[in-house]
Amino acid sequence: MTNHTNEAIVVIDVQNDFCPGGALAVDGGDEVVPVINRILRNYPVRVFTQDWHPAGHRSFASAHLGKLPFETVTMPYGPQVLWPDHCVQGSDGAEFHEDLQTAPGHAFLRKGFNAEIDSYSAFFENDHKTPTGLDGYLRARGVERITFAGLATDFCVAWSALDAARLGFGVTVRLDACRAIDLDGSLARALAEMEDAGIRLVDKATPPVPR
Ligand code: VGL
Ligand code: ZN
Repeated sequence: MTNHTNEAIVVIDVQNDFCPGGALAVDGGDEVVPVINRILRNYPVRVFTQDWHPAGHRSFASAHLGKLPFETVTMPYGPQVLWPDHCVQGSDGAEFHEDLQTAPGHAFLRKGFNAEIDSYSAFFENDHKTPTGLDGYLRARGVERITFAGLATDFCVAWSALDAARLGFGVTVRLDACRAIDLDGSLARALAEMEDAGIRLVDKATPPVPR
């Protein structure tokens, strides 16, 4: 299935703050770890991302007077959900889950380090313009297809997968290796958008399509 030299796995934000007990815990977030550990080596190119915010980041509700987490505000680049403080650079919450096997990883990409702009996608900040450099890295390594796993399905995974599809990669999302925040129907919307974009959504119940 994945014995292709042009296939990458991009593991999104499997960090303590997105796992149970973390600042922005995703239900069952830690359950993705054994699945990712099991499939990682099937992919010849392996990338891990980390959400990596400076203290006081503008995506934090605490940086907006009178705003609470999960409210939405308008930023210069569009609507922005406000989050609890999370994945602050150098904090324990920003570390990878301790059971995640990162040693086989090739490239580690940090995003969201610009204090004024959030970056859900691993390819572009939320202005949809400022590149992270991941596109160039993957192309330079000859990657044509990308499988995504990690957290959270409806935010960083979906935004990354949608950008990858727009950039011309063949895209698969392993839903059994992802968990969602699901804020006001965000999961259903993200799944529909990904399907419309031609992204292959697979989980344990769905055998891979032969190619
Ligand atoms: C994420 C919200 C805020 C994610 C990151 O990794 O999906 N979600 N920052
Ligand atoms: Zn974040």
